[in-house]
Amino acid sequence: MTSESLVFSAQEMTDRLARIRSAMAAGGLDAIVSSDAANAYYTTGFRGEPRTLLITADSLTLFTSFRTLPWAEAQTELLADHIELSTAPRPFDDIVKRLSGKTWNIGVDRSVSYASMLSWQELFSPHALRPCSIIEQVRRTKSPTEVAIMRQSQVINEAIFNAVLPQIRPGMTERGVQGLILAEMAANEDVDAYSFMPIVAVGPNAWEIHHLPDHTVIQENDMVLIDHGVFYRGYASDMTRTICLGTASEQMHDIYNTVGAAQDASIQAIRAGVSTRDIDRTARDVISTAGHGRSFTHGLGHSIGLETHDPGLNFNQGDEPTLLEPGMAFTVEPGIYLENGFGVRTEDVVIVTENGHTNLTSQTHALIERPV
Ligand SMILES: [Mn+2]
Repeated sequence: MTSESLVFSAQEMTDRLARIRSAMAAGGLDAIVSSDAANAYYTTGFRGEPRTLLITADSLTLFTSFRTLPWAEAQTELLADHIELSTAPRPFDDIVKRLSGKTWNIGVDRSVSYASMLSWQELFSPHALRPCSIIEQVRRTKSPTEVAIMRQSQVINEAIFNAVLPQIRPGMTERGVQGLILAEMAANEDVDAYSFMPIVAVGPNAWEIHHLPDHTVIQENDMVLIDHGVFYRGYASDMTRTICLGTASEQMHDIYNTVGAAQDASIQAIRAGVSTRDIDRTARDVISTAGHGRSFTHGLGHSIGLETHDPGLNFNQGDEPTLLEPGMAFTVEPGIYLENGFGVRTEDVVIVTENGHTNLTSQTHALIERPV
């Protein structure tokens, strides 16, 4: 029976609950019903299933099964005075019975399917259901303990990258390199899981941003884009480096350095109060000035935490910007992709601080050339 959530203090767990309740009140919600894994872990410390949470202004109930009850008790111990554990076999029927005295406004997970929503609306009538992201919003700003865990997640991920690096040779396929990465992850007992299937993209395959590694064979002097992350204690890491399996051409150095300059400039601009759109713009300007504006085809980064792509922050120019706050965690990953040539992306994970930022990634930004 593991209780990894106990690395957080009881104070931190009750603070999270208080922040969720105050956001509920501000959003006009009387309750949140959530079955989302990340939301349940964040709110209660429970990492098992089944799980359904009912959060109201003065109660917190975790519905699970009798089989998982001992784990639920251990993992939610820090909230023992604040949480009720229920093994009611039909949580939704039980929740409906608890809603009395008024018409309740209830927030449900944003990921709930349309079919579920229709049947729940019938079950919950006359109470009102609506999708909500309140717990996700609260999750956006990380505590010092969460930052320390995320740093360790990044340290583990870098160690995996550096263990794989000397094993990569021309003649291997993308899928073969992906296998080496997965093997290193599997062998590390601190790794919960990969945070997404590792991406290995040789030459022009990098044009496809989330390329699925295939049987493309690495040739000498190819640029190879490698992007992977792990979950450690529930928190995701994410890093991309592009290496050259041989000696890089002048053009490769040129593109690589432009991506690096864009990343440096945008990271330097990160501090509380600056908007996500401006951080993206800073990187985009560097790449456009170098003549590659049309080759940077995605947003600068994404929030990260209990999910690899945490909901919340948008860095695309067309999306609603957010003003950065201390504790926000996100990736900074500009890229240039030449349609019939090669692609370069460099990705770090950064935390916003009061006066600037902390880069959780320590892997070198210099181009790694591996003579073969
Ligand atoms: Mn990423």
